[in-house]
Amino acid sequence: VVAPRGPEQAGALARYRARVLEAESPGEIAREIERTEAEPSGVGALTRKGRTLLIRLEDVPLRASPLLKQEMLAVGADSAHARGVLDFSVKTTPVILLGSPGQYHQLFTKLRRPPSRLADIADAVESALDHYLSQAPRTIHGIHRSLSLGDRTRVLGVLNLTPDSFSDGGRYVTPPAALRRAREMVREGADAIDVGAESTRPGATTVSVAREIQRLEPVLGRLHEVLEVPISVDTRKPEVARKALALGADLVNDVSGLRDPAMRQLLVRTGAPAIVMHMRGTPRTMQRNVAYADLRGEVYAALADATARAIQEGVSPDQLLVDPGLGFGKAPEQNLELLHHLGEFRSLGFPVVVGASRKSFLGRATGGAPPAQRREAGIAAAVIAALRGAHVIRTHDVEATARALALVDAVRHGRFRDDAGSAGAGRN
Ligand code: HH2
Repeated sequence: VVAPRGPEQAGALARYRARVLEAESPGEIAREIERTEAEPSGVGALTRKGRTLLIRLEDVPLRASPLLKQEMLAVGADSAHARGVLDFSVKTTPVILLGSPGQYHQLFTKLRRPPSRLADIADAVESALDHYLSQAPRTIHGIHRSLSLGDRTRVLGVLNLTPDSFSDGGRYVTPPAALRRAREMVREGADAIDVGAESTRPGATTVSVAREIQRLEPVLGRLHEVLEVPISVDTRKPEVARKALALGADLVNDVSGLRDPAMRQLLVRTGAPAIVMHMRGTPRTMQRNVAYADLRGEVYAALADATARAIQEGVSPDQLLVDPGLGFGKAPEQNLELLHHLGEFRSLGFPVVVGASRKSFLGRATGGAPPAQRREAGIAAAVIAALRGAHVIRTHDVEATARALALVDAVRHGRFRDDAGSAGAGRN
């Protein structure tokens, strides 16, 4: 609904210069409030009221839902739940809480007061909220080299040592060609290199452990010697990962999301970090069933389960990253949805990795472009992901992506990379 636009309204708007502010992060909200010359002691409380955040919970017990609503209303916020809650026709319900960070903090205090029957809900909501809002930099400690995250969006350059990868199969199968390309990607701005020796394109058949190691062996040791950036090994097989880490890889990129218990044990034993990606089934079968009742909810739940299981078994939570797995058991539209809502995955509390580069949904969005003509759409996807708070972008097109992300990061942080000392200077 657009308000009537007569001379009086236009005059009133001009008189007060009313405008909706674009202030999303707590830092931006605080800055806007400070610019009114508000009482400094009140800036914190006002900042916490600055933005309504919707937080979704699944499977909330029937008896808890009205209590939650009552407590939310009592702090001036609100919640939504299934209508079946009112006539007791459901046992559990999804709940969406709608409140500002300040209201959530009041809610936590109330929920934790004895007899504190909803304390676990307070814990769940508080974790998701803290993770989502956190901008704290962190470091992933690879076996040999580390990757610092959070100050700017990192680029993970793809190096496929495969004859059959969907976009670059056969180009880097000889060790000299692979080394040349890896060094080139680092010069182009790659912060880490992801080396794969088995294609995971839809329908691809599995490569044996021996074959995968045979492809990696002549390359990994040399890469470790000549590169100064961390190396990840893109494999689902614990035996391959073990060998790769011994040869010089720093972290594991597991598209099967640590499904194999031996992979989790390897991480516990070696302390290696891992990217936990979501995929349904295997590359051979994953496109057969792309029906989800709730796509984002299911991908989120699977990543929450996979990381929780790994942590329970002894993997350090500081060494995990998550990836919703664009193109892995998803229809084209579903990839759009995951990309558009990518920031939600930050609520899990792990750095978010995403790989859209050259994938078929980019072709679909650009009138059927083949992989070689999907670069611009891939860069647009990387920009969208970075604006949604992704920490690492996996791409074949390193140079163009790194350049685009340099601008995104400069806009997000309000400063250029080369004037690190003057945070915030030069705004307006
Ligand atoms: N995509 C591919 C492979 N590995 N790993 C993560 N974490 N995220 C991804 O999106 C991802 C991945 C598929 O791309 P590519 O390596 O180019 O193709 P292929 O599997 O055919 O080698």
